[in-house]
Amino acid sequence: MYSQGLIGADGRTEESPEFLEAFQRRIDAEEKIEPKDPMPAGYRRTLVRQIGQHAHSEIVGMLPEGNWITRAPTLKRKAALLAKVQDEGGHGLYLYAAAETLGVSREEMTEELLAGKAKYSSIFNYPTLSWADIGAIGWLVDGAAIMNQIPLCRCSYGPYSRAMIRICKEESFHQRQGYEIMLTLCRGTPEQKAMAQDALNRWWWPSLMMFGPHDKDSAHTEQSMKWKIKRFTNDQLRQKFIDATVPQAEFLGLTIPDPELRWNPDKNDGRGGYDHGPIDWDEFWRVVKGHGRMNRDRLAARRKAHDEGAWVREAALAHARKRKARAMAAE
Ligand code: BYC
Repeated sequence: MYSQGLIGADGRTEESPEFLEAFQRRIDAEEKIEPKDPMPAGYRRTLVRQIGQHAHSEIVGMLPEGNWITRAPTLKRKAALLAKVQDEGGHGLYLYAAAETLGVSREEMTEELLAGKAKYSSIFNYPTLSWADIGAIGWLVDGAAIMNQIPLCRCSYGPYSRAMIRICKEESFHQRQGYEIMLTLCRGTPEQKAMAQDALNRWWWPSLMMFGPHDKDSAHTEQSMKWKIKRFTNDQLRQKFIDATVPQAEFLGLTIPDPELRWNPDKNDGRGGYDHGPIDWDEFWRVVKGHGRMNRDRLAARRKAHDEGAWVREAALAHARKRKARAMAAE
């Protein structure tokens, strides 16, 4: 994937044992790695993979919520949802720009996505069936995203870590607007509360899957932790998310759809935490491999938007070319 772009104009990769050792020393000393620095090919490849998947997730993530902009229950809700979806588009752009510093172009990444070859988060292949889903997505999906992304603000690669600082500020607002929708529904009529419970029932398990496979099955975690791209493992972050979210569900008066969920005082080195039931990894891999309920629709919607936006890209390029020609003529 992205083979021709892996070593960009500035990007140097080195593999000698002396270099790898020196590189690891820089990582261990918490130095940031910057685009023009030499780096191991695997470090560059891991970042392009992760940042690319992350960027695609933000862009595809606009679709399930975009579906409800025209049906938001009030003008205030509509304005907030519109702003949230726009934020996600912006996050995608920061992330494509961060990946470009590693020598892979946004066009290349977009082609991979549209061809169905690139991954994006499993969570966005589930349908949004009611307004309560917009609350549940903000609360749970953005909540999971924050848990995963705050540590990425300390990622060893400078451009990714800086992009994440801006993204996390906006994500925390998204989480709060989602929780506030849930709170309003839970304090409303019995029908509204039932809608909120139904949304929690459908989004709980897919939200836990967002953190990726269990550590023992995670192909990349060990190396990514060593390079300080990831600061916590998938299971550690999932556990933090569960422990933070269960009391929030209790406050709403909702029931987490897991009969095996139980407080375990011995967990987390004696600080306590929740044990949970088994995650359906068959479902996870089915969705990741393109067979979720909405995979086909999501890609079709992206392809349509890309085709319909062709004239904008062409006009922008023509304008840029004209400006360049004028500037050269003036020299
Ligand atoms: N969905 O070795 P592992 C958002 C793949 S945006 C699909 O643990 P890693 C938001 C993984 O890619 C949410 N695929 O991998 C946006 C790998 O496949 P490849 C996205 C998944 O990278 C709008 C394989 O499984 N957030 O929150 O060490 C609105 C083995 O996994 C998933 C990010 O992208 C999944 N859930 O850890 C609201 C954050 N999980 O590449 C919200 C940045 C795993 O070998 N990314 N896979 O073919 C990360 O932190 C890490 O990449 C992950 C996975 C924790 C996701």
